[in-house]
Amino acid sequence: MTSTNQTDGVGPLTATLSIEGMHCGSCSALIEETLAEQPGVLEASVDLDEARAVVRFDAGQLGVNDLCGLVSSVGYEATVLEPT
Ligand SMILES: [Cu+2]
Repeated sequence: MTSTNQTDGVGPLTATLSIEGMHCGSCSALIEETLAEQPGVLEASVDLDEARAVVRFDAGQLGVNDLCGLVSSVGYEATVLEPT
């Protein structure tokens, strides 16, 4: 897989989100599933202890705000720590 260096903002990017409201493994699993099912999301990994999600996504299909929106649609609050 080739990685473009933020050329036109299109290509696979990685964002780190801080997530509030998770209290157990099913919370993190739900968020992980919700993100992973979204078209354009290549990989989602949620860390319960760190209260973070690391998401690889196709910037041509969605943006970090969409990722936060998905997390809040299932009842948690997400803040972008590192948009890349
Ligand atoms: Cu829970």
